[in-house]
Amino acid sequence: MEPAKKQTPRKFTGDELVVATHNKGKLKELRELFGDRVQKLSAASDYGVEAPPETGTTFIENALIKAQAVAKATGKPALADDSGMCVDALDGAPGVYSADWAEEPGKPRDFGMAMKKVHTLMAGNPDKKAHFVSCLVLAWPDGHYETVEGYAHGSITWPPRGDKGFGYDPIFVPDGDTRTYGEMTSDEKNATNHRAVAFKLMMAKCFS
Ligand code: ITT
Repeated sequence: MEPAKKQTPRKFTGDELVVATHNKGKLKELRELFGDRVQKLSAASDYGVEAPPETGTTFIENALIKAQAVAKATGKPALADDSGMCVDALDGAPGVYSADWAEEPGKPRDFGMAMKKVHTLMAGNPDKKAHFVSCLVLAWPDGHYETVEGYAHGSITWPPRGDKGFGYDPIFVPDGDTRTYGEMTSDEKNATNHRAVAFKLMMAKCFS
């Protein structure tokens, strides 16, 4: 039998990339990471594309849903991030449901409530280990896509500290530091976080 051929990743060659997110915190981080690497970096909201329902059960499925929806609607390559925080003592929850834990019908997202839920469910468990995951999918309008995944390992602290960043940042202390992501500047968070790790892999795969 012939050995399976290794597929060469498709390179991004266009002059415009649409970031398929409606999360302002992610958009800011991705814009900072990209700098001037692409000629034009737009957002899904610039095209009035609404967020599709995230019906997947894995980060990659949800990132693919978001990237392909925006690539199809805009006719441009689109980059989506599906991410979340996985707590060891909670068997990996909230994981892909990280945003859902901040939601209540008819109300804006409340990450104070979501962080409290993490703390309450951990119920004093001495195992504070957790990690963030970021799955990035770059999708083209013809259906082709490339994926990468990045991780940031650390631990959960209580009470929340810091007002920078977004989401669960105030309760996550990355390994090797004593501060939460909520206490770091965006440059400091971008030096090692899960999205920055995934971003570097995506740069090497599709933008080099
Ligand atoms: P889009 O789908 O529009 O990109 P979203 O907020 O719904 O935005 P996700 O479905 O990927 O994104 O949800 C992941 C949630 O996990 C997100 O809302 C954050 O609260 C949390 N999260 C992801 N990355 C994070 C980070 O770097 N710091 C803090 N929380 C993060």
